[in-house]
Amino acid sequence: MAQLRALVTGIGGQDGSYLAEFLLEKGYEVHGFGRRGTKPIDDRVTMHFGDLVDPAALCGAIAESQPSEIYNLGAESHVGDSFKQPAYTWRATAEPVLTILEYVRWNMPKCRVYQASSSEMFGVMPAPQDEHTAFLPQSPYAVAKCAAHQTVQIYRKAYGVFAVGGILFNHESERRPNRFVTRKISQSVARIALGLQEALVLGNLEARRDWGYSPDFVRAMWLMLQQDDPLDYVVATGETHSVGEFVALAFHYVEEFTGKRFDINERVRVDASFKRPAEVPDLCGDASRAEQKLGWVPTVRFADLVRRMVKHDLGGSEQR
Ligand code: G4F
Repeated sequence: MAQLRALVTGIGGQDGSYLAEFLLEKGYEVHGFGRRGTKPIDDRVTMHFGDLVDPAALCGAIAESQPSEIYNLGAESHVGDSFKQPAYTWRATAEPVLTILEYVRWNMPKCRVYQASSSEMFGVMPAPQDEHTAFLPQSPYAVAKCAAHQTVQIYRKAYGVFAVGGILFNHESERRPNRFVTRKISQSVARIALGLQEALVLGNLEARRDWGYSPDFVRAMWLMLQQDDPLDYVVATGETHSVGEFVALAFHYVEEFTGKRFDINERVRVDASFKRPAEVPDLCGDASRAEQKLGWVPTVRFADLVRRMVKHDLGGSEQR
C-alpha cells in the first residue's frame, strides 16, 4: 500500500506540532505549509513556505505534496486580535479553505480535507452546544470560521468532497503561546512563584470555557478523516470553568509544587485593555457524537490540564 501523505497548514502552531508528531508516528509522510521561518517540530516534515492569504502558494503546496489528507489548521487564531485586523482575519481564516476545496474538487477528488472549525462559532448560544446548535458569532474570527465551516458543508453536499469540520472547543497544552489566556496564567503564576513577576493582569475573569488537551484533540481530527462518511463533529470535554477558576487552581498547584502561598486578590488585576469589544460568555461542548461514532473521549480534563501546565512552567520540578 502506498504511504499515506498529509499536508498540514499551520504546522508551526500548537496543534500543527502535535498533529505532525501523531501522523509521523502513524507512518505518514508529513508536509507542512507555513510562513518562511516556520520551524516544524520534527526534521522529517517537508516544508512548503507561503502565506495562507496567497492562494497560489497554497495551491503550489498541494500540487507539490500530492496529499491524501489535508488538515487546514492555519488561521488568524486569536479572537481578540481579530477585532484589530478583521480583513486579514477574513483572508487568512475563511478564504484558504475555499482555495483548498476548489483545488481538491478539480484535481484530486479522493483527497480528504479536515477543516479546523471552532466553538467560537456558537458565540452567545447557551451551553451546552453540539452539532445541531445554531451559530451566533461574536467576533470577526468567529464570522470567518462560520464561513469556512459552511463552505465545507457545501462542498461535501454539492460536489461529494470528503471534507469535515471539527468543531473544537478550547484546547491547550504546554506548547500554547502565552497570548492565549491559559498559558498566560500558567506562565505568570510560575513567574510569580519564582519571584520574576509581581502580578497577573487579565481581562474578563467571568468568561467560561470548555478546556481540553491539544494532543487529545489532534487524535480526533485524524479519526474524523478515517471514517466511511464525512461528518462534522464537536470535540470537547463537557466541563466548563471560568477564567477565574483557572487562575485559582493555578495558584493552588503553585502552592502544591513550591509550598508558596499567594493572595490572589493581591496578585491578580483586571485591565480593560484585555477585554474584548464583544465576548463569548459560556462554552461547553457535548461531544456525544464523537464518542459514539469515533470512539473518542478526552484523556486529560480541566484539573489535570492546569496541573501539567503549571508544573511545566515551574520548570517541571516539584520544588518543596
Ligand atoms: O485563551 P483565549 O484567548 O481563547 P478564546 O478566545 O476562547 O479562543 C480560543 O479558543 C477557540 C475555541 O473556542 C479557538 F477557536 C481560538 O482560535 C482560540 O484557540 O480567551 C479565553 C477567554 C476569553 O473569554 C477572553 O476574553 O479568556 C478571556 N481572557 C481574560 N483575560 C483573556 C484574558 N484572554 C486572553 N487571550 N488574554 C487575557 O489576558
